Amino acid sequence: MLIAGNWKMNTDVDSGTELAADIAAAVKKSDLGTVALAVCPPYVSLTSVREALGETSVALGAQNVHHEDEGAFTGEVSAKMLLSAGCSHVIVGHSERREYFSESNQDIQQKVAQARANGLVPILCVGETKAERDAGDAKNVVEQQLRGGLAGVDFGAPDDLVIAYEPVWAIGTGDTATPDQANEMHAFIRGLLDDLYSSAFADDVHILYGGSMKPHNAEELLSQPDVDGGLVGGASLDAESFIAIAEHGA
Ligand code: G2H
Repeated sequence: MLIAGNWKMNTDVDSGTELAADIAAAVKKSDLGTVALAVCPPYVSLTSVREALGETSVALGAQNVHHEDEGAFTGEVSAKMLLSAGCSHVIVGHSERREYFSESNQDIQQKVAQARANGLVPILCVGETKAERDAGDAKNVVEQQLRGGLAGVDFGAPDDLVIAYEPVWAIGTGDTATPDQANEMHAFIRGLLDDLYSSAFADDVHILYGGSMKPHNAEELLSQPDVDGGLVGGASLDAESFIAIAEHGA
């Protein structure tokens, strides 16, 4: 079970560091069993959040990465920079990047490959819009995003990859996929991973649900057999609710 917080473009250096310190303190007090945690703050806070997380096992992730090693790409951040800031994970292909920054499956594949080549674990996000679901196209869209994003990239172990299923209609809206809807898509994704890699790999890859996961609905979602955790946006901006979600996974 993995619960990852996607802070998006929220917090500043001071408030982000404080949030990380609150999460670190809460982790020490709770019994999360085998639940692993990660937080993905904005770039500017990565190093101070890493420091505030201290000796806890909470992993650090970024929200994006450039696909080239280095060079004249003003405003971009490389995989090596993320590693040097203490990151082990990076979110790739979030629907907000696809929508607002026109990232294609091909762009996303390059980022997945670059993360993998540098030893960062990509958290590859996939998910359909409401119109696509209403048209009966949800699985087709998710399949294209998954196959496109992973094309030609191999992974040594299941822990080298995380998939997040985030139905776009559930993101930040308060509308959550029903546990059945989530589980059905997760099982479908697992089948695709079996086809792309192997059944042993597919069985053990973490497939997270994302989209308005909150303390009040986490238990039901996380108890689904194919839901291995959550990518949490809004509710990860408060240490208490983030840890409460994680406790539901324990
Ligand atoms: C989906 C999720 C985090 P929220 O984007 O990636 O955000 O929990 O606010 O819907």
